[in-house]
Amino acid sequence: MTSQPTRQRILSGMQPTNDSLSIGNYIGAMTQWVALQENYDAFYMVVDLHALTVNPDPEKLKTRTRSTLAQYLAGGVDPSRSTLFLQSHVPAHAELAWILSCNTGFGELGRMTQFKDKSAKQGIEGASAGLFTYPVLMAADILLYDSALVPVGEDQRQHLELTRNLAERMNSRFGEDTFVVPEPHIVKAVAKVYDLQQPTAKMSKSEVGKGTIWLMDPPKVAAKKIKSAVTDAGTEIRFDREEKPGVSNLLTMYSVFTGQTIEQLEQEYAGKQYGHLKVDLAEIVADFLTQFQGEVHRYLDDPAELDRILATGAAKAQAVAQETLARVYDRVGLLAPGHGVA
Ligand code: ATP
Ligand code: LTN
Repeated sequence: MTSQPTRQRILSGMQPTNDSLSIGNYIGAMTQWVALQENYDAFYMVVDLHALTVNPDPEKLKTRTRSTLAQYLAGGVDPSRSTLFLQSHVPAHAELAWILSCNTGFGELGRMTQFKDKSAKQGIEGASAGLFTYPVLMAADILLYDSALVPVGEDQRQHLELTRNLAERMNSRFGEDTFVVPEPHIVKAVAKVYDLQQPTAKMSKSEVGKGTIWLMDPPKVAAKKIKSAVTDAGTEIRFDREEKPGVSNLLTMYSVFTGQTIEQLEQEYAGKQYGHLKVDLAEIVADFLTQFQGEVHRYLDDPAELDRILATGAAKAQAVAQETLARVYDRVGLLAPGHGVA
């Protein structure tokens, strides 16, 4: 019998903080997840514990968690290739987060730009301790699975760097093979989709604005948003992040949905107006959303199937996570249950 070469592990997750994922989540993260599941041992989760950091309504959190899972499936994450699960179904995430938090500096967490931004928006007094320690839970997510690669958008780079620092710190203190030090997988061309109304700011999931396209937007609404996207001075359709952020953002989306390169698109639209580009892209995105939402509803209409997928995923994730947790508990000096009992 020939032995299968072991595939490298990858892991990623998104928060169920909205009924719909954004087209930024799709382009920046999900397209990578789908591509990577072919050649990696992929673990993808809905990070419901992370969503608690902003105190969601309990019923909304439940519906959003299911809907996020259905959107993963509709986007092409395949449960026969990838392990799909909910973070809260594997208790080891919260358990490892505690161990890691005891090895993380207060100052280190205070320097995280996502925390600074989010806590500034709601006022530092209103920010939860969970929002502050969010990156530690994220590090636990990654390190539990010995993940080699973590596919995310650009905004997660700093969190990944903290995860790497923690892994290295723990390895030098408790043994070099305590954790695998993960690498970020951030594909420059698609790692940051910008807001359509403010094309120098990230298209955000939690900031509701006219400039976000939701995967669950009625296709006509999405088309309208694209047609009224802010474009730039001049008329030339050319990719230039500095001079033409609006047009560059539209070209990125166009390229992802059609598979055409930016150069091909620049040639195709040479001499044409911004309006032509917008009308065509609006139709492409509307068609994609129609098909995508059909799939989402098919999954949401079959809750038993979603539950089966989650149960299978949780069992696989649990087995891997438990082994890592036991190793780490031992390394840091916690006694195994029953230790020393005859
Ligand atoms: P929020 O805006 O509330 O912080 P978010 O969508 O950034 O939400 P997540 O659900 O945790 O938060 O993000 C999931 C994934 O989508 C991450 O890998 C993130 O980097 C990526 N992502 C989010 N927004 C964009 C964007 N505008 N462009 C590219 N990737 C993005
Ligand atoms: N913080 C991430 C979501 C996230 C994540 C993870 C991503 C939580 N745990 C583990 C990759 C790996 C975000 O995108 N906002």
